[in-house]
Amino acid sequence: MSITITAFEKSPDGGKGLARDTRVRWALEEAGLPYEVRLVSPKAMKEPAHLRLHPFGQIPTYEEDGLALFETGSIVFHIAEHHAQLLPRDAHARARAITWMFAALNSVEPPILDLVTVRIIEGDKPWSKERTPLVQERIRQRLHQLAVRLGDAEWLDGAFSAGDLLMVSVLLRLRPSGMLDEFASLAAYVARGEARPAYQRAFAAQLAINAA
Ligand code: GTB
Repeated sequence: MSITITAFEKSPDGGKGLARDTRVRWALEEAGLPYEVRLVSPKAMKEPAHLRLHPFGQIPTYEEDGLALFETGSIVFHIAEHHAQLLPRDAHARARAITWMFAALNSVEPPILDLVTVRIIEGDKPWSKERTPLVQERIRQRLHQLAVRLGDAEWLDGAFSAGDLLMVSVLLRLRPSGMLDEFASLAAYVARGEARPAYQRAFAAQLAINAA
């Protein structure tokens, strides 16, 4: 099986691992699957060849023996479906792990992305400063709820799963804001994710490209 993913030619974060190819690299590393990376420029991302792979002209994409996927949720799910390391075999535990994948992408990531939007994309608007605390408050509410559910457990539902992989990836995006550190148990949860050898390999691989 030959796997190729796409990533930014130069990530805007300079290699902090915040671009979404990192979560796909992490899943591939957890599954022990070798992969190639095709780097794409901002211009190439909007050209027909890339748009055939990704209708919205974004990274990452995933190609494997005639199959082409986009959307990190779908890509991580595809990888996890074939590798016991990322989804439990027990049907109920598997369904709960998949639920956490959706929760990460549908309930936790959107408010976090709102903060990036209001601070960076809309940072020059006159209402941006007024809106920021509202967005922050929505994030705090979600993080509080998540921290309550996590309690003092190591992972969200038993063993580490693709649900944790996506949740940690989503929470990492908050680190530059300092808000993650307001929730000690979540900061420790994210640190446990980052300490996994598979994450370390994924991080190093994207850094090698972006720090060059
Ligand atoms: N829902 C899609 C998925 O999960 O796959 C979202 C994909 C996406 O947003 N891709 C971004 C992209 O291609 C890169 S990851 N953007 C270019 C474009 O839309 O033209 C988002 C990202 C970008 C930069 C940083 N950073 O610098 O910190 C972090 C995350």
